[in-house]
Amino acid sequence: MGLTIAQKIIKNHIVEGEMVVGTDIGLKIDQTLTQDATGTMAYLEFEAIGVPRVKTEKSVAYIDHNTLQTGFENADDHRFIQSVCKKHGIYFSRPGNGICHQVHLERFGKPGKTLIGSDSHTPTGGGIGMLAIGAGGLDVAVAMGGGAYYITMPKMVKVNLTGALKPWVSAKDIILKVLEVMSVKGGVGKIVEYGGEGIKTLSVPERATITNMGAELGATTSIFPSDEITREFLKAQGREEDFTELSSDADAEYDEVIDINLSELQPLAACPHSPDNIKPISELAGQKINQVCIGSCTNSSYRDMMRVASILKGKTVADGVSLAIAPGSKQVLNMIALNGALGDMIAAGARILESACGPCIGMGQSPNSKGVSLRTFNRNFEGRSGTKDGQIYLVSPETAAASALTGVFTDPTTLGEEAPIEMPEKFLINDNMVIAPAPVEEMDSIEILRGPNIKPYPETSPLADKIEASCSLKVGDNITTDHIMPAGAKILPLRSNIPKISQHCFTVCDQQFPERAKMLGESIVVGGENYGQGSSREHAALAPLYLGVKAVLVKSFARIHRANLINAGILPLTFVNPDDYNKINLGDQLSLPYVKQEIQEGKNITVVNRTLDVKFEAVCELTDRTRDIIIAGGLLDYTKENS
Ligand code: MIC
Ligand code: SF4
Repeated sequence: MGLTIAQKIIKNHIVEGEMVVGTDIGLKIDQTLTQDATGTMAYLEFEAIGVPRVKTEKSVAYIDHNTLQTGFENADDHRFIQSVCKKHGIYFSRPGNGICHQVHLERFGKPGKTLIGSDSHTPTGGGIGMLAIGAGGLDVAVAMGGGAYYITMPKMVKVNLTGALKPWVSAKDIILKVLEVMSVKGGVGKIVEYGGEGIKTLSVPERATITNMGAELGATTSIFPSDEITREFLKAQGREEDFTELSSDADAEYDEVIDINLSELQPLAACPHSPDNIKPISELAGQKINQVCIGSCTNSSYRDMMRVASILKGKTVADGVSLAIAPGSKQVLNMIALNGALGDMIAAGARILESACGPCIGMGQSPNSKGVSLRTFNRNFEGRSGTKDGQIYLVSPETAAASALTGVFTDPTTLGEEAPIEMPEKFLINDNMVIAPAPVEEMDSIEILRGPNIKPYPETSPLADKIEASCSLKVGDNITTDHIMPAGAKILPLRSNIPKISQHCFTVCDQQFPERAKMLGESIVVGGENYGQGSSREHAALAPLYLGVKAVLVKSFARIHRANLINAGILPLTFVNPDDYNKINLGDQLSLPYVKQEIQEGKNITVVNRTLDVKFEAVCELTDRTRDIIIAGGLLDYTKENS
């Protein structure tokens, strides 16, 4: 039987297990990336593992999230990461060099290689045919130390693209269409591969927009073939030698096929508060807007910026609208500065931001109360913008720019003729903001620079024979990591201080949660479907760990968050009968009387609700390896025990 693109890369990298759907496989990892909001913790974990120098082909640390420096904390974290990089063999991308995924695509990604990153949008690399997967910081730390990365062998989905996009319809509209078809949990346990004649009409940045936002499907990753278009892109980046061709076999088998005719697509928006709440722009046309933000790892490429500049040229942003633009990398910003496009944006009244995540992670530019904000980003979860009642719509750069000029939702297909945007034959290459690590002989002399906000990994303990704990929180379906561990300018600087950041844990859902959990000592959180969707932040597991959460009992989990819970030594449990969700109330006394023995023997877990006097069962699906991790009290303890 022929292989899909992802199966070919997996076959070349598998070090444990077999390519059987649903079973665990270990992969050799060629490249890693971290960003600063997850990076400080990942490097503390790497230090705790005790490997002196990374064993990957290339590891890069980016500073792009916590760039608003309103106190010493973020700058201290940047300095810490820079010193760790120098000592341990990691390339350091300085603040100002750009958003990790955009820069990695431009300068480091290679078709056919494996990449894991401590950020859920790492699949951006699938745009050049990498198997690029988002992971928790501890998984990245282990991979840097030469350890394998474990995933459940996913099913394969093919998205077959035919036809070609009409003028003003964009790659963003393709992924919004896929989200409409598959939903935010439709990709769980799957890899999404793009193919069909239509892909030949899409440049690498357009493909990367699609694989980037595949994260919102809950998919393990998304990938495009590596073809002539990939070669052209790498050549223009001065690295044609990194090219290898990669395609699926003609007789490759897919578990699911989705057909999309690009010629039939129209501009779309993901409406508040979920990336799969899709409506055509034509239906929203004419409604008033307050803010437009253009950028983020989804839509901040040279192509996107040139398109936006061409729409804004010679016009003025509507009064009542604030337009913010953050080009994705120093390369992009520098190129548009030199060719005049930046001047067109500035002249139109755009507020130019540094090349970083910025408003996407709530680092500034929160909209006004009830403000309608059109963003070219990938997530519109409630409160993520920093304004609790903000109304965030996810749109293409074309829709965003057109609407910024009119002050109302505007369908860009009404703009008249579309001028073509040519991909440059040669990008501007200047890697002076990437600092290489010190040579091996100098490593020992490098001092690690720590700030007072940098606190160690929380205490863990091996799995006890039984758990007696109360329900400290009960939440519903589709709880995101932004609910569990909110971000934003005030909270993000605490990413390297778990005791402090845990005071904000779940406060979006329940202000009293941190206090209550602490008071209870040990507790259990109860939730619905798709619990933990969204980001890779392991803080959404480490803060509950610090607050004494021993188990999370839900109807179903999102992939990265479930892995992060196991890594933190917190039991991820699912109801055998989802209706048992109704048999627990906030504050009930719960007991898992035989938990350790049941875990050891691979049995269902007995759950007793002592308050209501009922008993039911939960499942804790574990492999041999994850069982040992849970029993050891988490991946850090397990790795130390086994090295
Ligand atoms: C996000 O988009 O939510 C983030 C911020 O990039 C996160 C990582 C983090 O929380 O640090 C992600 O997507 O993994
Ligand atoms: Fe940064 Fe936003 Fe991309 Fe996350 S989704 S990496 S916050 S730009």
